[in-house]
Amino acid sequence: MPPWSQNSGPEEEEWAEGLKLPARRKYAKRIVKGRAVELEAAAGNGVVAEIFPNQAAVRLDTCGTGSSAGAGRTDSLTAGGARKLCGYRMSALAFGGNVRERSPVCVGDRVLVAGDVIVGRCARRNRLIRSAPNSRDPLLHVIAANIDCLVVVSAALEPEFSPGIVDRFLVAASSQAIAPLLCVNKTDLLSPGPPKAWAHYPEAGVPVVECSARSGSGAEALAALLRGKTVAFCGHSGVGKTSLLRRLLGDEALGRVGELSGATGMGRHTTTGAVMLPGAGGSAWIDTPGIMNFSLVGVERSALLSHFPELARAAAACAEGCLHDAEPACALRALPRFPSYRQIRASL
Ligand SMILES: Nc1nc2c(ncn2[C@@H]2O[C@H](COP(=O)(O)OP(=O)(O)O)[C@@H](O)[C@H]2O)c(=O)[nH]1
Ligand SMILES: [Mg+2]
Ligand SMILES: [Zn+2]
Repeated sequence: MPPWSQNSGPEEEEWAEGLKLPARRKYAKRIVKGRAVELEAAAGNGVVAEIFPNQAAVRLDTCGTGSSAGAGRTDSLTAGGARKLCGYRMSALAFGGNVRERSPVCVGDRVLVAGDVIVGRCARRNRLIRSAPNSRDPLLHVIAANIDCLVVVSAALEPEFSPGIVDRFLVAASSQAIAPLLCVNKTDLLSPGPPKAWAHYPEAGVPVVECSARSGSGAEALAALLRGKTVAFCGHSGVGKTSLLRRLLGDEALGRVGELSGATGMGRHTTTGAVMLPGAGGSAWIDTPGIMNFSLVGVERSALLSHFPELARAAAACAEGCLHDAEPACALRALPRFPSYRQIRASL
């Protein structure tokens, strides 16, 4: 086992495995009758903060019931909102056309809660999605929805910067029109000198923040870019997503989630998905467990180049009919993200 993965808990493995949820008694299936309905964005009264097998923690707009008139999107995400554990109606097909979703709601979903049941899900303005591994039928895993910014976290070292997964996440964000940010963590481990493997991302339209969750350097710059937004932190296991969120929000914010889960008998360590942490000024930052394989869904081969804007610009110099693949004269060959582009293209 590589040294950087020593801290990845069993929950990450379970989650990355996809569907193997522990069959423990406390997850006994709650039968909720009826089908949930899809609602307009304004019709919800809460936001899904965490998913458990057959249940979801919802942060309600107000502590009472019903939606407060005029409550905006960010109002519902303030730290004060009460978390409530709800069942949900099974209705994946009603929501998703003919491809099943792993769970009918995901973190970031705006939902309508009646009593302690989610009875409807609001239309999503975007979603971060992958295909769930280890399933025979097509099954989608929606990691998070309705996000303003995707922070792709990578480590400068331990583990070494990995363009493959970074570019996959960036394509996923681009295909959903979600603003990207590349966060290179663990800069405390860098020694000055060698060129940085992430230096070319700004010219690809991706802002880069270098930081260290350990020393705190760069944390304030990162927080300033994300304040007030709904943000998902994604990336390989062990790159420091949880450490960064702890640095940005304090132990208390992460601890509070554990406490609340504990109070309902749902220990933090049984979580198999993402968790939305409330921050100051309407911030809602989502920690996601480490991911082993992120396979893109819904990205057409023919549209892939448009998600690599610097490659798309350079392609103007190619001969007509160039497939930007193995052609020796292809103008994209010398560009840093060309290998990534080819690899992803081959996988679609
Ligand atoms: N040197 C160094 N180690 C870090 C930094 N951030 C996180 N780590 C370590 O990297 C490991 C994985 O961190 P974690 O936050 O669990 O990563 P996650 O899987 O992405 O949530 C832990 O041992 C952390 O202590 C950093 O900025 N510098
Ligand atoms: Mg983590
Ligand atoms: Zn070409």
